[in-house]
Amino acid sequence: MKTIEAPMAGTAPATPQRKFSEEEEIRLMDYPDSTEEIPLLDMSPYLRGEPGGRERVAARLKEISETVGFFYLAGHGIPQSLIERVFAESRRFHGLPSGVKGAIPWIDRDSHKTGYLGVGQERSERTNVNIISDAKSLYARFTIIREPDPRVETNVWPENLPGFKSVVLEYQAAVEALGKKFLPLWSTALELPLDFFDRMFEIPHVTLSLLHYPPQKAIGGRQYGIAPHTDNSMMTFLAQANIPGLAVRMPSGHWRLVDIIPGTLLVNTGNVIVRWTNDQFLSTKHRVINTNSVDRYSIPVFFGPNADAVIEVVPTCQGALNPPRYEPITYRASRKWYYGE
Ligand SMILES: O=C(O)CCC(=O)C(=O)O
Ligand SMILES: [Fe+2]
Repeated sequence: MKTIEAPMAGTAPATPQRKFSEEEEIRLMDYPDSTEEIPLLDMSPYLRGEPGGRERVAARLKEISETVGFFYLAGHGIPQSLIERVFAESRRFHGLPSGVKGAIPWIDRDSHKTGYLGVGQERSERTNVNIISDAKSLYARFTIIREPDPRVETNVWPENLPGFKSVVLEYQAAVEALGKKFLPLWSTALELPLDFFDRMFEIPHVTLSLLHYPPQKAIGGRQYGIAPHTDNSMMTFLAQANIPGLAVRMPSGHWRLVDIIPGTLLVNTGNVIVRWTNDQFLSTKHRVINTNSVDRYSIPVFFGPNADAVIEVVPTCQGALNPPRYEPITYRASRKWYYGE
């Protein structure tokens, strides 16, 4: 069993037995050539309350989580007009003079990270899950958290951007509601009581980033838009504007460029679910390179449990022949591990 001191070593299938040399791995990341399908999950039968809808959607979710770890989510109920409004606000924000954006600090508080980081300013991010050493990232981000206590505001908002805050908060609330609707699907997929996860999501992490990737002229030299990594969420909901650039590691070990399917969100499972399921579900590596001639915008929302939630292998994913591979750990501690703190 792994110890608390090395809490999640190997949690992300970020380090499966190497199939390829490091040089070959990097080539595969840089030049995605897989034609394997990223599946689509339509959750509307469940949201509509169709008889058997929850069970069917959960069965598909389970299959996807065991095999690919990424899917296009259709029928999620978030209006496309809201997604478009939040992209418009993101463009406005990133178009501000750098002095204005630079005045927003990058804040580390308890289990949260928020604020603004300009292009190339990312530091120790994801220290324990970066797939290749010395990779560089080239994106700018504005990140807000879900305030754990609404009386104490941690988020720092840009000045003189009327309407920005309310649209971003509206989208964050919509994704939080969506994430919570997934909890009974996860319980069903794992044959757990329907409300199994609820008490761990009373004050969830709902971390939203407005990402901006300037065009990158050349591929190679370990330079990425965002370096190859896994996420530390339970699941991540990604909205992409109309510019590709994200690629995902597929089961063969080859990488696949993600399509943009209008009306869908791209969803992936993160390291926490790997730990809950004793490695049954995946946390799949991904990276971005924006080789287009125009800026790329994307908006991931990282959905995770309460900071104090104890992540331990769920009862249905362990047994005499399948002992827990992970010690219980709080989500707060797992985040510190992720960031190498
Ligand atoms: O911008 C994207 O498409 C992906 C972003 C991402 O992977 C992340 O922020 O963790
Ligand atoms: Fe990611």
